[in-house]
Amino acid sequence: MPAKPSPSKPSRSKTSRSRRPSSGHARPAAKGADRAKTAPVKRPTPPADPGTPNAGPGARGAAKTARTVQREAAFGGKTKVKTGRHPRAGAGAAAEPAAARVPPHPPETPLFQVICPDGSVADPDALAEVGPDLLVRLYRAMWRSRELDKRMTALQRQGRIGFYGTSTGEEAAVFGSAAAFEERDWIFPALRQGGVAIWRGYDLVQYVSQCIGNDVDVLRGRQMPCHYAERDINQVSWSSVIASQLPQAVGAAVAARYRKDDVVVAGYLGDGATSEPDFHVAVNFAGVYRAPCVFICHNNQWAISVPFSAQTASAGVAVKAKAYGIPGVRVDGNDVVAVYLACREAVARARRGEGPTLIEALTYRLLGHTTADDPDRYRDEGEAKAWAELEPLSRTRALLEETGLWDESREHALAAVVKSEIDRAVAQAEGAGPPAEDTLFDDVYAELPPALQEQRDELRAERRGR
Ligand SMILES: Cc1ncc(C[n+]2csc(CCOP(=O)(O)OP(=O)(O)O)c2C)c(N)n1
Ligand SMILES: [Mg+2]
Repeated sequence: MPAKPSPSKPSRSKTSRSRRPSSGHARPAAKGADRAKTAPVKRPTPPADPGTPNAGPGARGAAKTARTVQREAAFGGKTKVKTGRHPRAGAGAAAEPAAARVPPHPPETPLFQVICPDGSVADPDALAEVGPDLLVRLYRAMWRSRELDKRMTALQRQGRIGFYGTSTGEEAAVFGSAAAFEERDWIFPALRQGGVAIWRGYDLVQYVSQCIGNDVDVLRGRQMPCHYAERDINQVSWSSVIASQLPQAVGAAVAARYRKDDVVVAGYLGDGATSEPDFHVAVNFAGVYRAPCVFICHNNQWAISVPFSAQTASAGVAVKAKAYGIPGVRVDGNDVVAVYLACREAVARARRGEGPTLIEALTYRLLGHTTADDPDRYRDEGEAKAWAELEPLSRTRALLEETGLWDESREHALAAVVKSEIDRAVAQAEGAGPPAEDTLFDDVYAELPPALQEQRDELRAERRGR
């Protein structure tokens, strides 16, 4: 049974301060110096007492003003937002959910965190860097993604799509990272980054069509579901072969640098991918060639039925960066602000020509690996319940409500909009026919080789004869 998180009782351990990821991002002191060697940037310690941020009881009339003041303060640097600390931060294995499986945060890669699971703020200065508009946008995007997961899962259960892999519980890692990249950057995703495509402007009709594999799908049904790709948004298709996207991402990053293109490349991976040779090849190569690349690992604790503890003897993923001479950052992957800031800094660093960063977003896969999986067969129910208390949407909503940026009526309005968007996307995608047979021969060769021309002609003749 995992240790139960206790959001209401933050630990006061000295090591429990969240630290900005910049601690791993110092410029190299001299050519050839150990690039991972850094001078940690200390953040101010939050008040020990979480305090009461709002106007007190009975101050109803003044509440709006108080909230407005508080919001301005929260996003303007001088926060009055309730501050607290993550129950896991620095308290070591004992305070960690799924403590039996997740090792404590290693001293080289302390957990960076801004929003605690109860919505209180661990790092007010960091929060001030984000601003209310982006935070609301991120919340809306995460909320929509959660709904989309529910609908796509239902479609699979009804036999309308073949399979689906959710990002439920991992939305902060998806959208926090997505928001850190520019339009001109390139994304090499893994299984759970469909939301990154959506953030970059991928249409929901495309999203559903890709899972169906219809004529509207730009990939024309040649990929498994959840392998979203779109040229217009610079997102490349995953290939299903775990970690194979990482050397590709590094190659694209190095190529961009040769071409003097000012782009940064995202290479996403799961914790399971860290056991693949391709991961080590990619990170090593990126380190040596200072590729403008950011590796973002969703450490969701499981690779199908293999727990993280069986994946590696390292205390986490971020610490592995040290072996490759690049910064490694361990971030609360259920904290959308922390993920965003860590990624933003890594992106800026890569764009300045200072090389790659490995970011470990500590999160949890709340549902099965895909719709073809039943996690109850191999994992403890209590573990999932403990992690569910740390999931990203409720803490973001709590913070937004606390600062007057969100309420029940906004949530209802969002629910209505999202429902109609998804209804429309499903209807349009299901209204499209299958891809034309001829498209089987498209998109691989600029000029079709003779053997394939022959096969295509045979198919056409057969079709004429039907
Ligand atoms: C090279 C390779 N080995 C095994 C598989 C089968 N497989 C598909 S997903 C997966 C687990 C991936 O786990 P992780 O990297 O943690 O990503 P997550 O699904 O948790 O997001 C495995 C082993 C594969 N697709 N490719
Ligand atoms: Mg995993």
